[in-house]
Amino acid sequence: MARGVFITFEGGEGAGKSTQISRLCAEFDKYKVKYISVREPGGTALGEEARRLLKDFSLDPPVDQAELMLFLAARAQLVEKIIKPALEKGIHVISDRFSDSTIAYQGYGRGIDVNLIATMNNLACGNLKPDYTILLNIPQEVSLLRMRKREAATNTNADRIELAGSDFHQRVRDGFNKLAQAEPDRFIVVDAAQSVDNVWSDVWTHLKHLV
Ligand code: Z5A
Repeated sequence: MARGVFITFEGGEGAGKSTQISRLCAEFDKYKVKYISVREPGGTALGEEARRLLKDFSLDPPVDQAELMLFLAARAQLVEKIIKPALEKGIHVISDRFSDSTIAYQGYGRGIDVNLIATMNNLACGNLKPDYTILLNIPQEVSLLRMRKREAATNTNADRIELAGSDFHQRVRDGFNKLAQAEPDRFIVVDAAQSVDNVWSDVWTHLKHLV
């Protein structure tokens, strides 16, 4: 049996990952492609608890090293319990964020050594790498606008990481672009400032061979 394909979506906050993942799931459903969709951090009981600890403002905020290790703990659990078993059964896996987010946010954003994070990522992932990574690229001002609009529409507030400041988020964006330049065969960079339909059209162009 052929192994499933592992697809990750990356990008800054509000880039449209969840929106595009929903479109991909709908298309896979249409063609009866077997897949699962997961998000990081999350997808397991341990991962959802780590997510709560990482995002909740009311808690004592983790120091940068603790933040890194919480993301990695959530990933290790998700990879071993959910992602690898699915891929081995020939099921495609779509993940909303994965190891590149840790390099971008905790490495380029927080300033922890990116080579050290790459090694720790390998441990957490059991050396699993995505087959395709869709990087949704938007300028920061577009991202901010979308986030404010969503907060107003859903009556929610920005979380701890979203509020890390514009310099931080610019470093994260630059980090993602460096990662994409270093691995052009894996990364598919899409201009995510376009309309939802146009972004989807670009994403689908690169993934339609999977159905
Ligand atoms: N993080 C980390 O630091 N290290 C790690 O290793 C990992 C993660 C794995 C997870 O938060 C946080 O953890 C994240 C990175 C960090 N923090 N930040 N910042 P999350 O899972 O809650 O949030 P997120 O991953 O950042 O996703 P998001 O904010 O939900 O955004 P999104 O999924 O990319 O976008 P969306 O929900 O599809 O769209 C956002 C809004 O824009 C929404 O109202 C849409 O209707 C709208 N939208 C979407 N596309 C468009 C287009 N094309 N035009 C106009 N409007 C659009």
